[in-house]
Amino acid sequence: MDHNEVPGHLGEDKVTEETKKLISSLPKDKDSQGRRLCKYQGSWYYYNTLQGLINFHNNFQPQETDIILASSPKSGTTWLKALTVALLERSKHHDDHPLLSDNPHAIVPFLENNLYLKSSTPDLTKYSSSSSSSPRVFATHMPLHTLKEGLRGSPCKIVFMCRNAKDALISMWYFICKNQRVEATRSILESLFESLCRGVTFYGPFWDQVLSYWRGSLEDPSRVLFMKYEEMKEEPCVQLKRLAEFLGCPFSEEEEESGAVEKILELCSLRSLSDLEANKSGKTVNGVDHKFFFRKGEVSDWKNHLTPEMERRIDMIIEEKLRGSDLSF
Ligand code: PAP
Repeated sequence: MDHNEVPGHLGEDKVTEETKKLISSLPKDKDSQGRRLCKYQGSWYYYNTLQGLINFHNNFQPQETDIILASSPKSGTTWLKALTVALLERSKHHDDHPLLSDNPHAIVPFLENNLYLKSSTPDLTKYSSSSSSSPRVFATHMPLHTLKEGLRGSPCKIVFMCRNAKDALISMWYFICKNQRVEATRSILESLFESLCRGVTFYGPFWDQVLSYWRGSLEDPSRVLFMKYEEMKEEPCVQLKRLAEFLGCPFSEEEEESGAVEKILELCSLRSLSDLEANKSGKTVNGVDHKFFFRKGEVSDWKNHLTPEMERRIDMIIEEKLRGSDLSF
C-alpha cells in the first residue's frame, strides 16, 4: 500500500451493481475523515466492507464446530486471536507453533474484511486444520444480529471482546495516523471523538454493537462469551481459563501445575508478540503493517489525551445508552 492508498476494506471498488442499489436505499453519513459510510442493520460500514458482509451472508457455510472471535475495533482483537490460537494449538511443539511464523490476523482472518471481501466464495479449506479435531476460527467486528444471519442457526461458539470506548478511541487515533503516515494531531483526535459521540463510526454506534453481544451472552451463555480487555489485563489467568472452558478445551490439573496457562499468556503478551519477526514486518491482506497492531496495550491511556470535558461528555452518552443493561465500563 503506498501512502495515499486506503486499506482495501475502506474502499468502494468491490461493490457490485446489486449492492450499489441497496446502498442507494440506505442511510448515509461520513466518518471523521470524510469517507463514506452507510448504515445496514443498524451499523455503519464502508462500502467494500458492506459488500464483504453481504457475500458472507449469501455464501458462508458454517460448521458446528466453528469459533467466531468478535470484537469492537481496537479492543484487543489481535490479543484474542493469539490467545485462542495458542489455546487450541497448545499441544504443538514450540518450533512449529503458528504464532511464531504468522501474524494473528493471518491465522484468524476476518470474515467480512478479508475472506468475503477478496471473493464472494472464498476457499476456506486451508482454515480447517489438518488434524480434524481443530475447529475453524474466524473473526468479525459485526454486531451479533448481523453475524447470526450468516451463521444460519449453526451452534458455533462466539467470543466477544470489548474495551472501554475511551481507550479504544485513543488506540484508533494512533492506528489511523500511523497507517496514513501523518502526525497524531489533536484535530484528528477531536474529529474521531465527535464521530464516536454521534455514533457514526465504522461498525458503530459503539454502544449498540457492545449491547448486541452483551444481551446475546445473557440469553445464551453457552454460546456467547462476553470478555473485557480490562479484565483480561487485570486477571489474565482467570480470564484465559474462562475462555478455555467456554471453548471446550479446559486446562487439566497437570497442565495448570506445569504452568501451561502462564506459558500461553507469555507467548501472547504484547512484548513477545511484537518482538517476533512475523509481527515486526509484513502487512495484512488489506495492506496494514502488522506492527501497527501493537502499541502500549495499557488500561486508561485515555487519561493522557482526553480533556475532562471530553471525558464527561462521552461518559454521559455511554452511561445513558447502557442504562438498564447492567453493563458498565
Ligand atoms: P483491530 O481491532 O484493528 O484488530 P486490536 O488488536 O483490537 O485491533 O487493537 C489494538 C490494540 O490492542 C492496541 O492497543 P493500544 O493502542 O491501546 O496500545 C494494541 O497495543 C493492543 N494489543 C495488541 N496485542 C496485544 C496483546 N498481545 N496484549 C495486550 N494488548 C494488545
